[in-house]
Amino acid sequence: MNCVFCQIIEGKLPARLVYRDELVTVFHDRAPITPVHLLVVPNRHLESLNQVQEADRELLGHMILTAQQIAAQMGIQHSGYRLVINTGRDAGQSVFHLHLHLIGGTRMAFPLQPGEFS
Ligand code: DGP
Repeated sequence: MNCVFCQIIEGKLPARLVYRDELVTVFHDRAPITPVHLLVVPNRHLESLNQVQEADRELLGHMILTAQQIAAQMGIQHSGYRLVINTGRDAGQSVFHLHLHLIGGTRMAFPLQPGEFS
């Protein structure tokens, strides 16, 4: 499959991996928007949140708990962090393999300004 994240997960493309288990792989985003910017990616190919089904409850919970643990490992659990799942065109999804952005290490505005993260 011609999916960059599948290729990273399969070890065919290089990435700065920080964690891996039977369900997810975590690596640094290649174009970080904050000092800490990691991607929590399911090992199984799912195009986006729209493809997630009831049977994926455990996977989604695991993605979030993994992000929580990695945030602690990165030392940003108390300063704060944000989890983002871009879904579809209007959200700016550019890689169609479900992923959760873990961003932090700086103060982040909210609500977002139009175009702020693009
Ligand atoms: P999104 O816009 O939510 O689909 O975010 C996709 C992110 O993936 C974007 O922040 C850049 C990152 N990315 C794209 N290709 C690669 C890659 O080959 N390696 C890594 N490490 N990150 C990538």
